[in-house]
Amino acid sequence: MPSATGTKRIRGVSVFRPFVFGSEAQPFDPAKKPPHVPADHTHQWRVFVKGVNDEDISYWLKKVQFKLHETYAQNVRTIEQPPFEVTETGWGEFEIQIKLYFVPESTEKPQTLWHSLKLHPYGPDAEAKKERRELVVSQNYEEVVFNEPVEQFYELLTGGGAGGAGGSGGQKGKGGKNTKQAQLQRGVRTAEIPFNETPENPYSKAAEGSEMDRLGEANKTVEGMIKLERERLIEREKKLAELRASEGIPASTKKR
Ligand code: SLL
Repeated sequence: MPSATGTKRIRGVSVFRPFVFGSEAQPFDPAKKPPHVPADHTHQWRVFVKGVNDEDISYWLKKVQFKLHETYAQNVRTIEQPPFEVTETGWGEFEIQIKLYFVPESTEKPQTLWHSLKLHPYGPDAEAKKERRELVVSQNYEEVVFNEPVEQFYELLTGGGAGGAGGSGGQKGKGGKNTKQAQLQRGVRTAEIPFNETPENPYSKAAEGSEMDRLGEANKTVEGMIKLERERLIEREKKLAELRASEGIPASTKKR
C-alpha cells in the first residue's frame, strides 16, 4: 500500500532530543503550613519533564501522563501543554510512571519512564540538608531517540527549511547557506546542549567532558584491580599445584 505524503521513513537516520525529568521537594515549615494542606502531609513536591535549560520541547512532545501513587485522588494526571509538571503535597516517597506522548506527526508510540520521587535529602550531607529544610532535587538527563523518523516528523524535528515551524522567518537563507548563524536565523532545530553549565542547568558539554574524564579514571582503576586479581589468581593456582604435587594428588580432578 502506498504511504501517505510525509509518512515514509528516512532510512538509516536517527534523531535524538535531550530532556530532563525528575522532581523537587520541600518540607513544610510547621509554623507556616498552608491551612488547606492535609495534616499528615509533610512536603510539597513537583514532578516534571522539561527541555535542557528550559528549552521548548513541545515541538516533539505533545503531552505527558504522570501516574501517581493510588493514595492520590485522580492519580493519573495528563498534562497537555508545557510546563509538563504536576505539583502536589504528601507524606511519602513512591515511583512515578511518566508516559511521553509524541506529536501526532511522529506516528511514534508513547514511551514510559519511571522516576523515584525523593522527599528526603540523600547523599553525604543529608542530615544538614534536612536540618535546613533544603529543596531536594532528583533529576535525570535523558535522550529520546527517534530511529528512522517519518519525513514529516524529521522536518518538524529539524525545523528543516521553508515554513519550518518555530523559525523566525521560516525561509532558507540566501543561497541555501548552512552556517550556524543561518540555521539559527531560520530556526533550525538541533539537539545541541549548551557548552557551559549554569546554576539552573547542570547539563552541558563541559559537564559531559568532565564526566567522561571521571569515567576514564574509574575505568583505569577497575583495569588495575582486574590485573591485580589476575596476578593473585595465578599465584594461588601455583600454590595449589605445588600442594597437589607434594601430596601426590593429580592436577586434574576429572572423574574417569
Ligand atoms: C510509602 N509506599 O509507604 C509508599 C507510599 C504514598 C504517598 C507513599 C498520599 C497523599 C494523600 C501520599 O503522600 N502518598 O493522602 O493524598 O512510603
